[in-house]
Amino acid sequence: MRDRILKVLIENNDKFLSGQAISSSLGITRSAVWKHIKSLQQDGFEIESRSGLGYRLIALPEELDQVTLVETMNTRIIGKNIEIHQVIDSTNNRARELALEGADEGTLVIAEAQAKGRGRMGRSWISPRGKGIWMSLILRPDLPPDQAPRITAIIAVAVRNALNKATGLETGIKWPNDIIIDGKKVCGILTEMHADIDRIYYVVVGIGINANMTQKDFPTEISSTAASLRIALNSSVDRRQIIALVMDEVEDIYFKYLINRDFQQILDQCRQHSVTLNRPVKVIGRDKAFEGYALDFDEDGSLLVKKKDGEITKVMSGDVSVRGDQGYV
Ligand code: BT5
Repeated sequence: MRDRILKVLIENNDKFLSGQAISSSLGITRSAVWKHIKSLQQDGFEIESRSGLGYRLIALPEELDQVTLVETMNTRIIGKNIEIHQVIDSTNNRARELALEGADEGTLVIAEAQAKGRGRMGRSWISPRGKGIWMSLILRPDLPPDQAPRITAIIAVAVRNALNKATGLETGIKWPNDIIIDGKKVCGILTEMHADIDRIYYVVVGIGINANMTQKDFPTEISSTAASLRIALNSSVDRRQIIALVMDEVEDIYFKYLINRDFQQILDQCRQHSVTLNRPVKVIGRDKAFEGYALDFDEDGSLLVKKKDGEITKVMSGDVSVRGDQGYV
């Protein structure tokens, strides 16, 4: 009932709604309405109450909740089912569990904090409470498993576009899975899948966006390479709007791709926004590293690097980090 009252208040936030109108439309007493309004106010919903006029929702709390997030979404499939956690080990783990239980494509898991946020290759992802957008999306693309890196490219383009639209900031893609602002990492993407030899069962795409982190939220190891939207804009951002914009872009680009299968178009966008191409780079693998020049993307999305001896090597996204020769980018 509390959620239904909240929904009514959101839908009518341009005017006052009388307690009587709410109580008769939901079939509860006025004192029950008042009790739920009190509980919403205690949870940080700013609701103005005026005698003779009724109630009006003025502002939402910082904390994310199911009802207001669903109300902010404009998508049909992507992000339609949402599960929100206060603290979780990793949203990718929870999304994997849900995917194995048969959750629909587009299911989204969000956490206010992650105790064991992960990056690639066993690295950790710093995910302090309430400061970022830590979320994982379940996709079920009808693709062979060797094309899974395409999903990372699609999501990178989608998140880049969304962050650019949300903030107006110049955002770039550092191949294969980082979104960059001012030469620093504002978002990382972690794609994990369950597949057999010729078919993907599901892909979990983990997206970590440093939304409202301040400089002191970054531990020293990453304080010179990490960025946040808040630091770049000098003001905090609305995480709901950003999540909704990311979902819009994913829905648009991902489904278009599944229909037209035009990966060149995705690669062109990656090229256009790449901060990796046409630069000297260091390719750091699990047990060896080499230097070269980032030439282009190959048709499958891998990176073509010209080594110092002139040989051109194809670098696959799963198991390497690429750094600029002078530092992170
Ligand atoms: C990534 O890995 O960039 C993928 C990050 C994915 C995070 C999301 S959050 C929701 C979902 N649930 C998860 O458990 N994970 C996903 P990689 O390219 O391996 O980069 C990891 C490296 O980025 C670390 O070794 C640090 O150097 C750096 N790093 C860690 N936390 C960071 C942060 N909040 N901002 C910027 N850089 C960070």
